[in-house]
Amino acid sequence: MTFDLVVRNGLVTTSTEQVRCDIGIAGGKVAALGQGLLAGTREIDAAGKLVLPGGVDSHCHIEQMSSMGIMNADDFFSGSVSAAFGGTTTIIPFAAQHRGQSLKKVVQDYHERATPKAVIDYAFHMIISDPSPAVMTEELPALIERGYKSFKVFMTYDLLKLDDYQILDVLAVARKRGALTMVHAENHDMLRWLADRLMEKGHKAPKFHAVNHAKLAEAEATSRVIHLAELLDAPVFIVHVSDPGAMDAIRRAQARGLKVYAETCPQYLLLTADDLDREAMDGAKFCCSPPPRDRASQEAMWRGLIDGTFQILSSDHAPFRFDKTGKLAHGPGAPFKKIANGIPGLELRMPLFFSEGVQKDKIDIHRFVDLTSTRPAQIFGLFPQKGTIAAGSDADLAIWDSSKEVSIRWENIHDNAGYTPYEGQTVKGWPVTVISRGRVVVQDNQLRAERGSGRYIERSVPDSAIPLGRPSEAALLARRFGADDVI
Ligand code: DUC
Ligand code: ZN
Ligand code: ZN
Repeated sequence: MTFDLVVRNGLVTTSTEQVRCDIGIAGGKVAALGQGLLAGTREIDAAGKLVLPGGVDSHCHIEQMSSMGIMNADDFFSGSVSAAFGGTTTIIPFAAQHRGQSLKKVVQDYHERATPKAVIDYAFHMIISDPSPAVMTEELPALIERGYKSFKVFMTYDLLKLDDYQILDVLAVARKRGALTMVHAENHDMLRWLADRLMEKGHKAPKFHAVNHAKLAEAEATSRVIHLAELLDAPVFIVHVSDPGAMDAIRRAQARGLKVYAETCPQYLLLTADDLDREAMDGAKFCCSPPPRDRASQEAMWRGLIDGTFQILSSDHAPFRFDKTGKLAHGPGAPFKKIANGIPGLELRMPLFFSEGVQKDKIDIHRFVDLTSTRPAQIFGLFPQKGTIAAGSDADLAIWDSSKEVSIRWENIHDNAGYTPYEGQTVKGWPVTVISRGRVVVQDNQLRAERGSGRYIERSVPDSAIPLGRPSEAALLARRFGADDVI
């Protein structure tokens, strides 16, 4: 067999195995794994390096308009380039519906944005903010059939929020058609009530964003949506968990056999609410929802990653520039309510987690691969094409130099946010060569891929990825009394 590329002598590591061997790549796929493979047209020496599956970042926002009308700092070029430099080879951003929009048209628009620009592969989740009859009975079922098998709903934000009735409608469609509902879980009225009081009393600085988004609001909404999902026996995925109370609710539900999945993000492991308490408006750079919490919450999130409560570590990259096009769109002294929510993180997701988790012996290397690549690929229907290194899989590889120390400076990061929350920190371990479908995308700190060379990946969520739960007591009673056409 002849290979287009052979990656030689690396320590090839998946979520379950580690072996020193060569990887032979042909036609963009892994064609052979073994020692002493025949020469390829091109060769990369990975001796002394770790060869991991390219990362899959299943939660990021790119070229998306916020509900307040503020555009993300990254388009599909800068966002995908930044991801690649951080060892990620597949992204799943959102195609975000705003009220009144056709979901079908929204998905088409996002394809038009991504196709000419992305340098790595991608799929899309949808955001549903307007579950009109046309969306729920026609557009959504048709899109699920075409492979858009995951969508996010919000329990808060005036212009995005669905009420419990609407969430039940969405969960019912997801249940019937084998799709997965992702949920931003915060209690809207708790947030609204606190925000009104804070504003009334003149507490407007960015740090009050952390007071506004109380942990209890996250815990309450998480428990509530788990109950909604249990009623219908629908799988549910809780995004960006930051609060130990929310995490406990998820863990208890999992222990009862419910199909509840969850993720956390680096900002909830490494930042705290005190980061919002900075000079002038600088705290705005750290405003995301939920906000960073406290040390005890950070430790709880680490425990959740270690014990399996969380299946995924995503970035929730939601970049806004620190100027009038982004964070400060409502003026240089805008109240916290008017500051766009989100922080950048696509590029640093894996280097930060590797450095803080693997190097400090909190996270085993196999678990690192599982949380950052394999499980997101499995849960969102991309596995085994993505998320592993195996014969037949796409040749998506990140070659890591685990001894390389990098001092983080935004000027060396490839996103377009204009700042990084991790400025000045040092990480140990960096993906020095990144390969997507056998194409070298990053090498010697240079971008090697063409604009638009990334591909949309069609996906299916195999039944095995979402183990069956069990009917709720309400469903059993409905069936016993002959109302099994309801639940
Ligand atoms: N939710 C996200 O997932 N990202 C940014 C802001 C938000 O509320
Ligand atoms: Zn969210
Ligand atoms: Zn997000």
